[in-house]
Amino acid sequence: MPEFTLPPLPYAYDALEPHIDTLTMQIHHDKHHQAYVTNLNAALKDQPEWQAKSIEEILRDINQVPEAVRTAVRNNGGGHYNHTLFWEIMRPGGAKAPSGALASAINATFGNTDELIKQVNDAGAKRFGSGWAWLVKDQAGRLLVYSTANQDCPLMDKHVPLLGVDVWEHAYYLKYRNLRADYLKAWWNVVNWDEVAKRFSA
Ligand code: MN3
Repeated sequence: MPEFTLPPLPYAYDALEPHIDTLTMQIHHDKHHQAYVTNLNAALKDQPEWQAKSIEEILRDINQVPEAVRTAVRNNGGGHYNHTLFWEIMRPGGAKAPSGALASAINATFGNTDELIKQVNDAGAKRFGSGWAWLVKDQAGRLLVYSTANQDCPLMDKHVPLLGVDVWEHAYYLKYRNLRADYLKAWWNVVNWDEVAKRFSA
């Protein structure tokens, strides 16, 4: 059966400097993300029916995954999907603000982009322990901001993840130490709004 593989980083390890440092990117992509992929494949080793599905399908149907491997698939499948999204929604020198239909939806929901950023940063700062802060589109097409624990993914609630920021310490500790709020503030400098807009319109 096909196995899940680590997607290459879509830019150089040092491309997001000075906001995200090179060593963090190397360890985060090559070690942490690789471990989620390796452990996901191990969990699905004897589950050919599930190996044949996309990672999106698996996460949407996480409650149907056989109980013996469900926690491993939740953690490692979520880790694989979340990190793949994370690399894609960052880019050096990309658009500095949302545009088009995404900008309209953000303004209608939050008032303006600064308020959206504030809500995502609050969600990330308040997430106790490890997790992610998200901007998602729900099944009615509404924009929502919330955080999830560990590697839980909005797909598990049938929401479409548009933007997610990793607030595990491994995402920022080398450069920002214990200052998660400083990392969150700097992170917006590398957001790839074109990719977020593409996900919104898909
Ligand atoms: Mn991570």
